[in-house]
Amino acid sequence: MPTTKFDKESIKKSIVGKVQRYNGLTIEEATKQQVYRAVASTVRDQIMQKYMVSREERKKSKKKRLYYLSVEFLMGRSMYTNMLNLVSSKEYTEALQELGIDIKELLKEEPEPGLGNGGLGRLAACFMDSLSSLDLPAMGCTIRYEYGLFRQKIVDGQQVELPDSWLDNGNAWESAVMQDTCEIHFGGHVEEVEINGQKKYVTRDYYTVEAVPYDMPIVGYDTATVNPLRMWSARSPKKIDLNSFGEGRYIQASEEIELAETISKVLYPEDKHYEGKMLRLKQHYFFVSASLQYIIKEFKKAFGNDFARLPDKVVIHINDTHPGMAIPELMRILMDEEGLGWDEASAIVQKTVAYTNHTIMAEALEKWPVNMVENLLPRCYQIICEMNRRLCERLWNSFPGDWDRIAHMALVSYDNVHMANMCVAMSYSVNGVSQLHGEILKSDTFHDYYKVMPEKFCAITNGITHRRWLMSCNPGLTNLIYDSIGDGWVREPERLSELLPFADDAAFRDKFDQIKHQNKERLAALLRERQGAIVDPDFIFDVQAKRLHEYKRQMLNALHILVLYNRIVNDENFTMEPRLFVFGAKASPGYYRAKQIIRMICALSSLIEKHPRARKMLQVVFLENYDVSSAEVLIPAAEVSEQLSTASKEASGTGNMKFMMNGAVTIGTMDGANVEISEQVGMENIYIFGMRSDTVLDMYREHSYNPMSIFESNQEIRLALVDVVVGYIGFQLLKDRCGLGLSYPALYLPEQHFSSPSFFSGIVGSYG
Ligand code: 26V
Repeated sequence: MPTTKFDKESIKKSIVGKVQRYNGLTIEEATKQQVYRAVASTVRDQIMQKYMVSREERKKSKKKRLYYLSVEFLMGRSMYTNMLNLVSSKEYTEALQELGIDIKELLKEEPEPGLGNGGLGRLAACFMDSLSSLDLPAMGCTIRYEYGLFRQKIVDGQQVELPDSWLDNGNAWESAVMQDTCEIHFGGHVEEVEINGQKKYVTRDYYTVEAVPYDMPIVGYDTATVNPLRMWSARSPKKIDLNSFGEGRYIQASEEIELAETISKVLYPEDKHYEGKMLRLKQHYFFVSASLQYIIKEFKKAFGNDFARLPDKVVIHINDTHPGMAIPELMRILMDEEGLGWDEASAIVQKTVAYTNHTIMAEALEKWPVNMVENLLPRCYQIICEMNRRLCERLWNSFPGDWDRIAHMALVSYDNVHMANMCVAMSYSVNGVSQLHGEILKSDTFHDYYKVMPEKFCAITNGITHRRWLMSCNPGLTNLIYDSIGDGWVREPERLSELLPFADDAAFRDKFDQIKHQNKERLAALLRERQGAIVDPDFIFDVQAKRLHEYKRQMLNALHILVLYNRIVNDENFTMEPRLFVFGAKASPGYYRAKQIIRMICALSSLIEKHPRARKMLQVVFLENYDVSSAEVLIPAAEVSEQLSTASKEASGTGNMKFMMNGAVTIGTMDGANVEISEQVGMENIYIFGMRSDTVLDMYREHSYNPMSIFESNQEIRLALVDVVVGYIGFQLLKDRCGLGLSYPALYLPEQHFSSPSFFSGIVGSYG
């Protein structure tokens, strides 16, 4: 195969040539978007060259391949990551400079694919980068949502959601793989038939949606491996029928097409409570079935019908329970389409599927109403019932007579299909995402399963790619590390520990401070450009950036700020190190309390802003539309990282790692991977506070939590809470709600009227 060189001169030639051929323009005449397309296309040419070799190599070597099934992949922008991983960032930077193109501006032209809510999706993206960089053959499988997670605006101190149509200008990195298009069947009914004396199950009267794959290449850092991220897009098999025009059936025909295509229209925002929506179930089955059909097709090309070898050649990883329908679907394919018997198929499935759990929140554990599964996926439902029957038989032997326990562990019970139970019962591995989370899965969430199948349980603490979260987002610090310890850490990140001797090196610390200051200036510029917020880079930058959830306790952070504010206001001699608190968080549109917390933070921000003395020491900014790209500016600028979840609730956290990697000090609870971080850095380098996980879990069991005693015994907390309910913040919120015309709402009276706990409990009682 002829190979093209990608040195500086060829890169320049390629970019100029593409702008000329695609747009008939010179670089000077072209728009930023047109130049972006030409540069992306050049990078893509370089990737494709590797991609072909990598694919051939994989086919030849017949190595085991991982299929990582996930409803979310929060990739972030790809252009710089690709240049970096091709080890060509220097060539591209220089080429662009010589063409008079500002690379920083160019990178902003790329729309961010926001195909995820938060940690779970970003973890999947980091894993894709790492798999390629470790030369491990893998394919990510997901849905090509036309609309990613909403874009967030803050209007009058409240969150407003706007659609994220990231595909408007096309996606420069993907290519459709039409030859792998397949059919997905929904609905219908199952018939038992006899073919050549053998009982068979066939589904009739189903309707079909086509799944069209789009592949995005994921390049490894200086490796030969390029793994695809496969995104399935839904398409109706019906084409516009011109005859229907004349017969007045056009509207109906196009509605049917629309309906099929809604499957890949939009990503579901994760809500407070898990909601069993039909469209969601369709989405899950759609991408799982398409992926499995492809997996089996590929396997057969390499190994024929020797399905016993499937577990040696394929791992199907289920990222949380969402892709769990892969279990009955693989059974269905192996039995109904490939002719295997139940025992054989079931043994293969249980050796091929691995499951990772990402939350212990009971309200997040996915379940589907039985009639929904039965109507939409009748054959899968039959298989689930049979798996359930066999499982309960086995459980009966372990727990004879213990119906409650068996019902709790069953795949089908109380009119619901329980996805987490199915994943645990049918996978060979049940993974927790930190040591603590793994322990809680065994002692609590899946305790009964742990007693019967202890060998399955494991815990591999999450990780992040230092390529994006250090090298790409913090070039200043990266260069300082190169200058100090060389580049061994790039391939072996654990060698970052070689920096330890520099902890007391004055020159190193000075340089580190300078870099941090530059990063703070970069964030200040972003805040100014994006939302007109003016911040002082000489303040301490204290950041809490993560999805908005009660368990993550943004509210606790806000209350602490209110306490600081009260200290300033109530004592004119009080001083503190000036501190900027930045919040970055999206609240799920249906999660009322989370949205109220955003309002509270914004109200707090304007309250402080109005107080001339407080303003000199304290500032709060709510960063709009927190996403991967803004995280890449925010995290390197942080000096304090807030990791405040109620112990036991944050399965791992990965933001905690990103902040640490960029030299922020953590204030946090002993939760998730904060525990591992504290072990790595030593307790003297992390500020741990609050209850431990086992205390929290005991309190839940014993119903012994009594917040009123804290309220009664702590004057500062009492004042802050009263402020929220009726004082400054309550006033601010009421003003927002009632319109600016309101001058003195009925509820607002000066603070001293409300300082007694009995009054507070009266208020809480009447609202609670
Ligand atoms: C979902 C829901 C939905 C309904 C009710 C409450 C609730 C609570 C949490 C979730 C999160 C679902 C899965 C998830 O994103 N988990 C995150 O996974 C990260 C990667 O393993 C991990 O670092 C985070 O701690 C974990 O929250």
